[in-house]
Amino acid sequence: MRWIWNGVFLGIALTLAGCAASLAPPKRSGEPIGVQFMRTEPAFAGMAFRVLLDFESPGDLAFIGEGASVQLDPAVAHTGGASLQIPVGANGLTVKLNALLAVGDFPGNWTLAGGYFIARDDATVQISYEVDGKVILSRKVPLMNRRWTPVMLDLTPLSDPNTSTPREVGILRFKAGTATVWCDDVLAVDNVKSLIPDSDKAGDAWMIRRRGFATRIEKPGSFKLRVPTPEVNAEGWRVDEANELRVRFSSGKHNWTIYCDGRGYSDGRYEPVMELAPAEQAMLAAQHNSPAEITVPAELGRVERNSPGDRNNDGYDETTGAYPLKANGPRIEATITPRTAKLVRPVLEIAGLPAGQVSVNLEGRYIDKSVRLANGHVLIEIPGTIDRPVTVNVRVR
Ligand SMILES: [Ca+2]
Ligand SMILES: [Ca+2]
Repeated sequence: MRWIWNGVFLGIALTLAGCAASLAPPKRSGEPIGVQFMRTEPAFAGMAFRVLLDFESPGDLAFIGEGASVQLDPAVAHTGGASLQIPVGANGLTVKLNALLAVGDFPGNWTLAGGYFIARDDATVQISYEVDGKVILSRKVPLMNRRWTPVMLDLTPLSDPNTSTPREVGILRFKAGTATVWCDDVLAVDNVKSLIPDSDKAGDAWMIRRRGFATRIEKPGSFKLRVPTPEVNAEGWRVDEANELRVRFSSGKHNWTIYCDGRGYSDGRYEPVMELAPAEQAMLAAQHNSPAEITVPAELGRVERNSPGDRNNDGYDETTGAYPLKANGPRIEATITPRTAKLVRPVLEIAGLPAGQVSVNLEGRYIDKSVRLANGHVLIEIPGTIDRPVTVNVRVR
């Protein structure tokens, strides 16, 4: 009935569309529910989770309360061969977490808890965590049309040392209101994940982690940010890129880039995320308004003036604070001429370089601040300040 799965799911490439089928149960395969669950929900790859109730046997009903009208339904399943039907008008579903998890195990390392729901008609499910009749956490989740939808709570406020939450384990309550809904796979999840590739660990120490429904950015001694994810609301931010140099977010039409040194660009405006030294702050603001001039020998590549975030096609992308270049082959050379008194740590983003190890030279000096992005671009931060034209050589071996 209960499964613990700690590990990395490597195989079977199914997309999320895999759970978009009709309400009918998937084929019984004899596989453990934990394995089926990961196949059905590949987004859980690499996360620890525990399916608390899978509604495969009547024994599960001992862990739910008040639900006289709910019943196991073998005609509908998220995984396995059955789910729990909650008819319209039923007083919701209560899951006795205290009978399923020990005090020390909740929240423990779990950052999310909830279940999967589906309905034939429009429905919104309210999930709440309650202790002694007091609502501690609550949110409402509209179900996707005839698709299994995760209805989860972010548990991280429970383990926040600054909030006083009851020590005892409470209940999860689900209410659907005006529609008959089915619930399957009530589970707890540890979704903590570092978003910086391991290969980038040599860089400046900042941490970018997903935890609950937030992306947490922490640079010890400098700044800390907690950015809500899209699960929280429509204004939540999706992480588009994260590495040792920068993190890029988007939310609808908005975009936000934050560099490890504390500078930031919000919808193309320069907005640092920490207080910088006044002189440096003035230089960074000035160079955003008057970007340097970059030239590239035509045989090696070109300045990219058509990047989506370069509003005036001058070769400087205001939304990322970087100068996009395009290489023709494994080598490119760029001459950077400041248009401000001093240019602070300019960033080049080079497309078109082949795979391989990147080496960067600035007038004979080796530069180690470079990152290969998932799209193949190479991101290079030139350290220090520049007050005269300099030439950067980039080569892939
Ligand atoms: Ca099931
Ligand atoms: Ca521009």
